[in-house]
Amino acid sequence: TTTATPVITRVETVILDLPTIRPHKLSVATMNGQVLMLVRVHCSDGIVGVGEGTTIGGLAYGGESPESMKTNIDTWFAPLMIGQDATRVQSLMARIGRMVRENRFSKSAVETALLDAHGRRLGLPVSELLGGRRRDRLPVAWTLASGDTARDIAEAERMLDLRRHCVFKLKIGARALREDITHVAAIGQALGERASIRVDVNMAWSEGEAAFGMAALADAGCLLVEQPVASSAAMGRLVRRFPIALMADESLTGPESAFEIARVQGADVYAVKLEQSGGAFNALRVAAIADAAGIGLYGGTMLEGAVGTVISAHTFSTFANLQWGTELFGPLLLTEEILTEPLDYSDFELTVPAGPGLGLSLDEDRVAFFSRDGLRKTIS
Ligand code: MUC
Ligand code: MG
Repeated sequence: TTTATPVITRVETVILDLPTIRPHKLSVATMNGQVLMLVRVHCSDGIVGVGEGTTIGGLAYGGESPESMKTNIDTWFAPLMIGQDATRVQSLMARIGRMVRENRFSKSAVETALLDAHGRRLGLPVSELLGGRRRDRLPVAWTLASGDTARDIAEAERMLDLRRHCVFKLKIGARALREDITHVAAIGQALGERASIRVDVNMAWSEGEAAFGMAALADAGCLLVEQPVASSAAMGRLVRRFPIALMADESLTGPESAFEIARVQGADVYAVKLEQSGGAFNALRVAAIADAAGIGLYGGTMLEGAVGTVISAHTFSTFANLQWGTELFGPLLLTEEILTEPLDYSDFELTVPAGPGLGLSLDEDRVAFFSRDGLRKTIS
């Protein structure tokens, strides 16, 4: 018997609108819900893989939105994929890369679907297609971003009681600097030795504000400051001035920027995000550059739903170093479950699924229920 090479027959995209458990306040946007773009890649051997593209606050964080990803995948990616060998994931991503500039988030979504499909085909978890997992569980930080100090403290206490999180990232930068410092110090004091705290400024500060802020944050017991300023040059100066660890997030957009920041010694830690990196394989390249440069690693999130969270988990599970843990809590920020079996968050960690592909199964009825009307589209 001869087995025909499985090829891609159909690419399907859908937009889901899901509410969040509370408003999530970042310096760049306040989110009252999350919009997920899911892409399904159907193959001639009957296998279907799923991927996700999600942003923060629509276009507030970068050049792609869930809606633009849907349009671009339907219009430009799908025709490049149909009829192609579904088992050569890296070759197909290279083909797409030659015809599609940028669009890192869309590429990440499509690559995830291809990896999920191929893992299912081979009967292996995606982590094994990415070099092999080194750990089955990942520590997960929680973000306190209600905008209210007392509410954040109550939320952190609940997370500690549930043994769900003991590392907290505080979103600051929207208010006056002194107010933010008071907020961080109050949370640090309330939680004491039971938790560790860090902040994400999402580029809101000037270099002068950051200089004042980083000194004050160090005094408040904060161990890590994420992207206080937009400028890479300013990041490079700040990293030399303060003992508190400085993490690059927005300025890290894949292997080239990872190399450049490492070259100028512009950060102590990288927040690796699958979508920002342009997919799992590029995230592995970012991690390799960080390791070679002596830069610490942290597994970041774009506040993705289950699919985007789990491709990240598979990828981070293979990292040689993950000194700062992860923040893969995205699904917990949403009120609605779209999996038939929820992810296992327990004892401050997330379990990396062990089944073939991503190891997830979507609840199709719920996916259909939350799909934005009229936007479901199939290309074959
Ligand atoms: C970011 O900038 O890191 C991650 C956690 C969170 O609450 O927002 C994100 C984005
Ligand atoms: Mg960040």
